[in-house]
Amino acid sequence: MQTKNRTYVLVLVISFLLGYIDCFSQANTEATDWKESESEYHSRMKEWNDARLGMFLHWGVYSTYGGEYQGTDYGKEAHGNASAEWIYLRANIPDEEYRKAARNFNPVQYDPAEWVKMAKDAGMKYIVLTAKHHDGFALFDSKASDWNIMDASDYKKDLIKGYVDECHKQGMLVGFYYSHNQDWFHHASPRQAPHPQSMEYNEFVKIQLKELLTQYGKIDILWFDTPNNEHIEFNRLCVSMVRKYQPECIINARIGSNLGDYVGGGDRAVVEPGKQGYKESIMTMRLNWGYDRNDDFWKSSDELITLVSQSVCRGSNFMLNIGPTPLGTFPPEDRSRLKALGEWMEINGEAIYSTEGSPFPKEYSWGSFTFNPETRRVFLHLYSWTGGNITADGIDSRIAKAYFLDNGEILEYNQDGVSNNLKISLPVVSKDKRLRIIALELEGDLVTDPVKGPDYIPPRIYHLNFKKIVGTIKKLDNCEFEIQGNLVAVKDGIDIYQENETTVKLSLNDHVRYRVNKNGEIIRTLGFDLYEDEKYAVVYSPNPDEPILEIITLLEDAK
Ligand code: FHN
Repeated sequence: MQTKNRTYVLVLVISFLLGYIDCFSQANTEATDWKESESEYHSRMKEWNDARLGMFLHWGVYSTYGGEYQGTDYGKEAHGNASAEWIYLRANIPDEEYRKAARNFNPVQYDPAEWVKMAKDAGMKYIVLTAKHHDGFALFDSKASDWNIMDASDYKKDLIKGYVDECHKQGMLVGFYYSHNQDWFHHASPRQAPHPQSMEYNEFVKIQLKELLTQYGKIDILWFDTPNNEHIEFNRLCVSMVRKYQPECIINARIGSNLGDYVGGGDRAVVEPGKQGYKESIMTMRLNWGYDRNDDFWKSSDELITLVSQSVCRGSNFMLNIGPTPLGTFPPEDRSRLKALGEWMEINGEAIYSTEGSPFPKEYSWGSFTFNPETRRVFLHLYSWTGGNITADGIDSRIAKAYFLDNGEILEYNQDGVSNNLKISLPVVSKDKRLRIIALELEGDLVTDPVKGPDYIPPRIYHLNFKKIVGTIKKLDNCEFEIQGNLVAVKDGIDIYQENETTVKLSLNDHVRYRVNKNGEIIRTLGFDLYEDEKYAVVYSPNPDEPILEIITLLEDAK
């Protein structure tokens, strides 16, 4: 019996090794001779970079659930920063049931011409649609498996084809989101089992990427997600497929292993100011990426416009997400926000498209600026402006004219002869105006002085400010702990959502501030011991990469 077992293990090990070696050689056989010079790279990036504003679309079988399964809302914190498109995994939906949902995914109202037009009217110049998200379901006609719109759904029409055709027709750059590293439905890495880099999965991905890159004409963007940086060969394989079939196509940073064409911020965040290079920030209109019928946490149109402006001032493209309904329509709240954005872009687009961001690592208290090198105009974006005159230290060019972009009103300005320090007098402006931009016509090129540049350090731009959980520590292991209780997410002083009896895993770090109750007086300390089964309030960043901000003991007296 023992010998048999050993033989079996040996066979497994050998076949695993063969598969492993083979999958690497497979990867290498895809390598192309693709090379490009520095200037070819910049010209390949130009149209996408000039576009500045794009639309992200998360759509698939998950949309049929609207974020809810058996009465539980899976579109919020309780399930680890989950979002509605994670429902198959988070709610642990049985495969057969999910297959039924796919069968019923029948988007009869899907009208790609209307989708593309809405994006265009909003001032967007590119779109990225989830051709395959983590649940592995292909919205396109794929021969790689039957888990796709043609075979697994009653709809039986390729959803990608109409989308690409319309983008081409309406002059929109076209992109595919493709979850390369996570595929919960593929039996080689079911659910969230670690991706084995098996030859079989590599083959599957190769077939699908080839389909996406050869069946639909020109594809401008391949947007990969949740990479494993250590799967270098696999990531290279994906890149080589793109280079082989669509050499002009742009690849995002989330391919992993530093193989992307540009860098991106995290989810729902605007990139930090000052860094050079091609960048993209991505944002949801509400909490979720995928359609969630319980998610009412819509950002206002003004907030979204501000995010566009902030992003572009930081030299970054901005991609705004929509989660279409299972029937294939955009929810009315998305539509109204797109409309407002379109109206604003119509007037202020000159300050957005084809511009460069401010070179400064800090910003002004009133906002920041973009620059168009061709028209030699600087655009001051007043996104934090609350009234009064402004100064724009560090912009040293001589100014020929200053005016509001929305109504052409000429503005008085003053530059002192020596340092050119720029001061602009601004009229009192009614509060109902959307974000305003001042155009400056320069006499020559843009000249900036990093020493004199702005000194305001803006807070990190994320869709929430912080989360706070008030509850009991359930598990405590060194620096890691789990706390169970009631959670609120806060944005600009407002509780934007709350959840009761939720569990959150957190870990301590050097930056935590502590507050204790000493005989009724709250004092700050450098630290104190935490205890299981005792109550605390923990304030922490919604960004998983950022530390806990503060722990407050709720005991009458600190131990
Ligand atoms: O897990 C996904 C998530 O569902 C969504 O697609 C976002 C969009 O950037 N990307 C992943 C998480 O980073």
